[in-house]
Amino acid sequence: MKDHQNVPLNDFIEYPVNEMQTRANDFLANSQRRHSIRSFSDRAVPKEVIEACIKAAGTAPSGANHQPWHFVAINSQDVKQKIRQAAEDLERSFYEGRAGEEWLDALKPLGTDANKPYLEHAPWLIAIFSQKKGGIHAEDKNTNYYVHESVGIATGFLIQALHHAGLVTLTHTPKPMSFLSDICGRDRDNERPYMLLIAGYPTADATVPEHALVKKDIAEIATFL
Ligand code: IYR
Repeated sequence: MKDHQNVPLNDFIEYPVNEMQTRANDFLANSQRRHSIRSFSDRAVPKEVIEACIKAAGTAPSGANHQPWHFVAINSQDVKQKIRQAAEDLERSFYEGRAGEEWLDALKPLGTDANKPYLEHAPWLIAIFSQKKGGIHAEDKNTNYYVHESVGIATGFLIQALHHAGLVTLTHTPKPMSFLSDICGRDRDNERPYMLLIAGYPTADATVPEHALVKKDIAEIATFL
């Protein structure tokens, strides 16, 4: 018996080339409206929306299809407050010098600081964990491959899914992030916090740093041979 079996690809959709171009352009225009936002409204977002976006993230390609990720979606005020407290404590020492001069200079045009009120006010925080061991079944304990790449792709899918749904996000990486394992009750041996995503509605007066709107030209980011 073969150790692999395939099924026909029956959900591929072919578009005429002109429609393909329109779709690519539309996707670009929609992507250009995605911004990292730092002022979140406390307006509620249904759990089912977050669930659908996490399911979309779960369709990402991964090494040997082991899906080496776990998403902890946090709506609990108590848990959000604990995360804010721990993150702000770390960020204070970061901004007070731990980051080093070069890093702090690079952040100046973004205007960030140690205050992270959105960690408490946004309706959803999504803590993303990567898994060293796993497999196609959640209970497997095999080696995972290309873990960073896989979780990075899934996180990208999640950001796009939330944007597509009509929400704004912020990627947040307090350093070190190990406090997230304890607060979220995750296994420290096998799982590593990868990123914290904040998701919700922007406040009416939300702004975007000009610095963040500067995107490299196609000639700078791509080479066609
Ligand atoms: N984690 C800190 C610092 C920070 C680091 C980078 I690199 C950014 O692009 C933005 C912020 C903070 O969230 O303030």
